[in-house]
Amino acid sequence: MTRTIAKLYFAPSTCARVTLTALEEIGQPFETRLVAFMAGEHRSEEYLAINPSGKVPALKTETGVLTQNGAILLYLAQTYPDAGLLPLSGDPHADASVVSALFRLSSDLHPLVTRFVIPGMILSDPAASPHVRMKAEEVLKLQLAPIAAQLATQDWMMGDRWSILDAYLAWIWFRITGAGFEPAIFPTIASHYDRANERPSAKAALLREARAQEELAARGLAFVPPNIKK
Ligand SMILES: N[C@@H](CCC(=O)N[C@@H](CS)C(=O)NCC(=O)O)C(=O)O
Repeated sequence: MTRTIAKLYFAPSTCARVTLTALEEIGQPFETRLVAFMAGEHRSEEYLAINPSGKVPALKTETGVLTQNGAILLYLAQTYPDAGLLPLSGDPHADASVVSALFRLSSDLHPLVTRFVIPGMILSDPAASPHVRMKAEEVLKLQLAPIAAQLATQDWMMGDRWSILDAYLAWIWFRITGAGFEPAIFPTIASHYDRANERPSAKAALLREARAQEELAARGLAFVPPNIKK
């Protein structure tokens, strides 16, 4: 049997895409386990034993389970340095700056994505959704503006070399523009998105997601996004 480096618990279109892309970038065999949200698998006893937060991604490694995209990506970057997932140098301040850029995506921007795309997860009253979305859009614009300015002078988030931060930003862009955020507001991020998706690891991750979507559809569990009006 082929030895795999890890097992990723994921669901298509979610932020687990970033970890999936990282694993593809490493280029060694890994396993995936689809977590079917529509069947409530993320709330099952079995899955909560893996990630008590009931969220994807979770990565089962030979030294134990890791959760939180930021932590998983840091682990993969340090364990497989040749993959160049993050520009870590060993200098504490420089490395903390890289982690800071990572947390900006996972801790500042991702919660805004949730508020913009699925406002009902924040306040269940449907009348509140437009307000939650409007506020999220306002802060998304504020937080994306400096990233857009950076991408006017460099191809990738960390400079002239791709890093996994680019896959993270691409996922954020995919989610918000898919839910009505106007791409023309930030043309440099829109073109960064196209560049990021050209990466073979991104294409391979999307292919795995497409297969997962087929599996969900065959089980009658395909996710139909709500038609959110502004
Ligand atoms: N802080 C976590 C957030 C993970 C997260 O929110 N995952 C979403 C998918 S993008 C999820 O599993 N949501 C299911 C739920 O909250 O019920 C991380 O960065 O890994």
